[in-house]
Amino acid sequence: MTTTTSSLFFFVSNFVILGMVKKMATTKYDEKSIKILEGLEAVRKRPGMYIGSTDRRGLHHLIWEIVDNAIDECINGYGDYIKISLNTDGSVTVEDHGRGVPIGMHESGMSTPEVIYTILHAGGKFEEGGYKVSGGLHGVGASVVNALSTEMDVTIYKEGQINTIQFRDGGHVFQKLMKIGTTNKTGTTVRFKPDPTIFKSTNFSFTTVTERMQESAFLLSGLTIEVVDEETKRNVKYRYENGLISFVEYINEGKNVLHKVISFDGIKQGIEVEIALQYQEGYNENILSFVNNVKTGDGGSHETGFKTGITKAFNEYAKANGILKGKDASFDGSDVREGLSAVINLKIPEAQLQFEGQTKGKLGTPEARVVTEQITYENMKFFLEENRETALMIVEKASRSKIAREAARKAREAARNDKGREKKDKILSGKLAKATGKDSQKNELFLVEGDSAGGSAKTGRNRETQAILPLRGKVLNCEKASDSDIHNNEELNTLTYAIGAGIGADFRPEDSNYGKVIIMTDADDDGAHIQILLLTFFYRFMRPLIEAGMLYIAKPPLYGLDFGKFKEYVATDEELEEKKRTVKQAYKVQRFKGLGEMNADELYETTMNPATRSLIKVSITDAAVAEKRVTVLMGDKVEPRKEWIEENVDFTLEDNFKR
Ligand code: 28F
Repeated sequence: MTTTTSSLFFFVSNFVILGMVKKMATTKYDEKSIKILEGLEAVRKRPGMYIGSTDRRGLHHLIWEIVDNAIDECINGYGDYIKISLNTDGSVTVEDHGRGVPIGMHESGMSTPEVIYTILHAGGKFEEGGYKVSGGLHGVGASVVNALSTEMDVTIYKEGQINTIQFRDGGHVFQKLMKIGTTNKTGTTVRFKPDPTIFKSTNFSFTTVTERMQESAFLLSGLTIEVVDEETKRNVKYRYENGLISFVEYINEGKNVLHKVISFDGIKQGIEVEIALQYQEGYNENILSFVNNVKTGDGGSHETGFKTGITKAFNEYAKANGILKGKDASFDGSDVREGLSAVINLKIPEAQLQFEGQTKGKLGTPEARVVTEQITYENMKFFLEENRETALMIVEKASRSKIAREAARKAREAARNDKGREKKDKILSGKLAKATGKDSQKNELFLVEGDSAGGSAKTGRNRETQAILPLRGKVLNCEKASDSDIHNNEELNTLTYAIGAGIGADFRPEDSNYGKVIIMTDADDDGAHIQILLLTFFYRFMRPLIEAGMLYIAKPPLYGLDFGKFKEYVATDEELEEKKRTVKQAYKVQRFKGLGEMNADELYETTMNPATRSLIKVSITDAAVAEKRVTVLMGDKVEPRKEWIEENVDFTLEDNFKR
């Protein structure tokens, strides 16, 4: 099931195809299969219409599509185990222990599996009505995966038999449904290999798969999901008995929490609401929401309702208990969300589902706001009344936030006509090499590790659009820092002032003096550490800068190849190996240990010149994942940090593009 008009059209047209097949009983199989292949060909011509894109995201969408079918079978009460294997040949195997796809003949004359895996939209979607259905781009069907794969094998364990059907080259039947053995098990196994002519890359990410599967395991208590990477032999198994409570405990792992996880649920107007939440000592707000087990990454009406409900409950409680005095005194929503981690899951009947936004990641359904607000308000009111100690602790925290917020506002107002500004300007002028151009959109701020590289960057840069701010030594670890710690830190203070768009809740990306902020460090461990410290700062205190796509990481080359008459640069060890294999001319290899080893021109040409450089755009693909990563990386525990850096030094860095 999908909400896009285009897919609806295909549903209708394929329905017509099937109807036609039935009427024209004498139609040759060939003609029928031509129609089907035309349908699959349409998917191959415009894959984006079915799976959103053909980048990493679209590639992984293939797995979600197949896994969703397996999950549906489990939700229906058949099987409690799903296994996903990333195979060494680039294919993926998904296995469930459900009833097995029906193996009888379909009225069209084809076997049911052939129908499900070759006809758009015929597959996987079970009983009518109910809560089945997912948001956004989900549920386009297994046939779409088949259309975009060079190989797809389906093995069905059912009725004592093992049957298999195989497809090649975008859904052409290679082996019709055939019995290959006997069994006493039931279930479905699908193996598919994405077509490299369609996808930009066909490398699956173990981390991407495990992160999403862990989320599914949290939402579906009792379901076991195993993920195996056959190449590296990594293997994880997720199973949670306590659903959202386990989820919140996981989010707050390693943090100092104020109380046990609070959880409640309710049903109104046919909408089921389930919520778990917990406050921790820190300042961050962390709300995750789902609808029918699919993440609503951009929130929507249910999140709005939750926020309103919680604000109302705390304001009433604080007033009734004399903590907030006076008619006008009340908490802002942001006060009662400081340090709050929450997971919201709604079950909404298909007919009421509405999604918004480009990626359909935002819930629109208006009833969801009202229902979630009421259920949240009623349950939180009850909880606060029954748990005085915890209630007072949270209210006290909200009060501190309110005081700090009001103080910050006064400080900001004072700063507008402040003499301290001259002092800051003076500090800044000694460090920052400003750009001469006045178009802030076009201007770029390079944050450079060390004074010597800073010097080269200042000499080599394009003065009109590029500003340089050298950073000395290690940046403050912001994971544990408060606003005032940041304000007292000279390095970050200077950085904040240079960007000129405020900090924390007051940060406004549109006020930034620069369209791009670019972190430029050495390509070594120290450089990686500085990157992470800076990313933590930006994540915690200037998150909208990241969300606006304005934060980048420069990619200095690792090697220079000196051919005598000219030089070439390579970014990775793999690329160097490739050069060694293919280049016949003689050259000298120079390894750059740091930015400082390049002269100013070299640094500009390789790393700063928009025409030739590579930049990595920093993105937060997933708030929960980013939050977890930042906590793991920057928190007190050393082991997970070490492991994580080894696995993903790239934060959530995605696109690697030239510009
Ligand atoms: C690895 C991916 O796709 N699992 C699936 C089933 C079970 C049934 C089913 C699927 C029937 C009429 C469509 C079995 N017995 N895992 C999966 N398990 N599809 S997909 O039925 C498909 C529908 O048209 C199933 C009785 N009813 C349903």
